[in-house]
Amino acid sequence: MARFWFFFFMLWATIAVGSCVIAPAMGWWFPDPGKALSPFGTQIDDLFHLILVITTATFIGTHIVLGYVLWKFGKPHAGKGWFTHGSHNLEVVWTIVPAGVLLFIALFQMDVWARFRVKSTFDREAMLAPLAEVTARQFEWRIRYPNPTRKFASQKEVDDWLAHPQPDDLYTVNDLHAPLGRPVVIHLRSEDVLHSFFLPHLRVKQDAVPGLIIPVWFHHDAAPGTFELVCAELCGWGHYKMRGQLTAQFDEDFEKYLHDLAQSQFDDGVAPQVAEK
Ligand SMILES: [Cu+2]
Repeated sequence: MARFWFFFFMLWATIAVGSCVIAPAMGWWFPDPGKALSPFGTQIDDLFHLILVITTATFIGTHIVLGYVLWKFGKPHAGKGWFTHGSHNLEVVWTIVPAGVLLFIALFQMDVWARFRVKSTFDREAMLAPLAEVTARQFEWRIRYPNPTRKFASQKEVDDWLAHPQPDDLYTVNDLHAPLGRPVVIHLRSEDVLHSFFLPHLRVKQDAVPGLIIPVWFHHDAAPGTFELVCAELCGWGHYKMRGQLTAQFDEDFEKYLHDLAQSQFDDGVAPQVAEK
């Protein structure tokens, strides 16, 4: 029993570290470990791994100290207790070191942050050709594409389109399509509560906030395919149902998709008239 607390604390730490070690092989990890489907996603992975290394080293280091103390002083009748009011030097060290680490992370990630969040750094061409407006609501993603024939000459025209839905817009639910190989921009909004637009394969995550229209860009440059689009913010009883998909496809397939969507949406059910001679 004398070593109970030593074994108790070390057991959980070992299970925690062991779980992390086997996580990638068990699939408890990012989708496609090490291969985000976009250049930006790779940068996010690098940041994540850096932070994981720092926290793992800290976790293991503090547990070695904890284990040492429990082992050495955890036995009964180890002598008289020793009371202290603390060590000024130690407190200075364990305040400055974490502050330094946090400051380093804050500065180190600033470029990636700016690239993802600061609107002026977004690809201008993509901003002037918005892919879609995506509206989150309990419990689905409503997607509105501008008609492919619509061209925007300025940001003001894009803003007007966002403010005023047009009769020739195209609509889908939970099914976002995007062309491959170049940055695209969607405009995210929410109709009711906070949601979070999450494309795990691309490492793109952005809250949808009622009252705001938030541009979000992503750049899928891997092979075409269908990927998860999920809500990453607990938004009500049906949160689990907010599961959509992103279909990334070549330009011509994407154009065909929009064309077919327009055809089915504007089909009035009347057979086309054959011109009489
Ligand atoms: Cu949601």
